[in-house]
Amino acid sequence: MTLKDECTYLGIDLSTQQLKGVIVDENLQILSETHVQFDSMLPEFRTHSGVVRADKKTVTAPVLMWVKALDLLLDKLRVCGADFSKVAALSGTAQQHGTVYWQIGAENILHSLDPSNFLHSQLASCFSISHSPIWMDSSTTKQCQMLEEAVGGAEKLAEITGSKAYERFSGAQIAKIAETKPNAYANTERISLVSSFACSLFLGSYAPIDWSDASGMNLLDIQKKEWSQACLQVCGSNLESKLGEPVPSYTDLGPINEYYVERFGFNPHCRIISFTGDNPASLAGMRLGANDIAVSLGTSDTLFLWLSEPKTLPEGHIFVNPVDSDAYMALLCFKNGSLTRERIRNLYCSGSWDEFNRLLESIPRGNFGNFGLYYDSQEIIPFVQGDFRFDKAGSSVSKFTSPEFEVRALIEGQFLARRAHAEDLGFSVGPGTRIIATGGASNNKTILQVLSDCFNAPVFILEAANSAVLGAAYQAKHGRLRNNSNENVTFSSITSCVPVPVLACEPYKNSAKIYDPLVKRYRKIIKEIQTRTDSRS
Ligand code: 5FX
Repeated sequence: MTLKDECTYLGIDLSTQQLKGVIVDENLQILSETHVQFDSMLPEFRTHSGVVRADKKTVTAPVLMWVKALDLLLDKLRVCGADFSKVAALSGTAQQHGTVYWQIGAENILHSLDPSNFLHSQLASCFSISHSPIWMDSSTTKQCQMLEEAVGGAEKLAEITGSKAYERFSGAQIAKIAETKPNAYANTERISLVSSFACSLFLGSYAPIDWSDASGMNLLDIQKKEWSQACLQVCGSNLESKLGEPVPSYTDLGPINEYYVERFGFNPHCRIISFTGDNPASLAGMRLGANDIAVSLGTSDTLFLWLSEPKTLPEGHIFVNPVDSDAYMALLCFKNGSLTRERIRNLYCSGSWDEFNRLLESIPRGNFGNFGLYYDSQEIIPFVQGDFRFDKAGSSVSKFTSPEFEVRALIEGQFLARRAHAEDLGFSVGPGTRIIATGGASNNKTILQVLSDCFNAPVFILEAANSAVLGAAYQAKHGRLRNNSNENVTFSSITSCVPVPVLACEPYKNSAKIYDPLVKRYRKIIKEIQTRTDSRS
């Protein structure tokens, strides 16, 4: 059977708490979707929110749980009515930074999977490390220092790899394994990222790591798009051969393995397009353009930007762009997002969002000069923790005089910070700028209005949630056509059929007048807080 009309595309997302799958048609409309929740559907692995915590800093996930989840997901998709014989290409995405260690000989097993058996029973002895370190791990401070020293400091590392050393990044994680489990490291023939590991399962051989996800390792020279020898050397012996050669994110890697043809009825012509990290895939799923800024309002708040040139950032990350390898993307992650919003809601609004919104709307923009910054947990950007409140005169106060000031101070403080750090990346509002809001809090129009005012730009929302898994499905089509067509295929031409984001709110006319000075105020206050914290430590 050949794949002509009516072909479909499959996107897979191996995220922290679940494995998702979505099938889209030629017009990128969703046909079927389902997921496997790790904690509840695979309780034998005893994870909490998909992870195992050995101590406060050491966080892993069982590799076989992910494999078993794939067995389940494909069965569940079939039960939903998915016709795998129509899938022309598949691609995927996964939580970033996590690493998977394939034992010597594992690729032979991948090559000869038996369709009458589950994947997880055949791959049971394939991993030299049974629990993969994941992005929530922060146990590698020592290895981070080593990595920065080896290349001449944090700034130099950021210049080469797009980020200074971060504990969760794969280079430091690999270095820790090489140091603390030398036998397991020596018995490892391939190290995958979670994304390229999932891709390998479909390919039946080791899938290369893609440039975008590789940018989250502190190992890739993001300008040359090759491994940095200086970084590789400090992280483990023979590391280059264990990692394989990285490739562009939309590379067509070959046909699906026979196992899936026999067991699930996939078409033997179905192509496997390189998998990537969840943040790059979200950029693809949102169809972010050069004039846009994506603001994801979730457990943590994340900002993405399209960049045409790489930059060296004091904080935050630069990745190779997943849909155009000549471009880049910036990612800023703020830990104190929805959880902090929920704390203030619980404290001042008896847990009610309606009440929260009512209070937020009851005070004019600018909050009568009251200004607050709230960091429940250690913030990443900037590196501060605690609540900070200032009155109109600039004096530090322990509480505001009424709840509505707290609510408005929280939301204005959060969004002014997002804007200031986006501006540090070179972002500025111009004609055609769109803020694309996603994540749980993007359902709250009152909060979005403050976002729009603080940035002085219109805010748009996406119809479909789950931008990462959709991004993977779009990338499947992009990769297939880009690699197999004589025409000039671009990601934006492929995805032009996707509904455009919907306008949610526009800034009030005098927003710039109110908030431009407040961005300056934020910068001044944060500098003071940091100086105070530094002098105490
Ligand atoms: C980004 O750098 C992160 O660590 C997270 O967003 C993970 O990718 C979540 F999966």
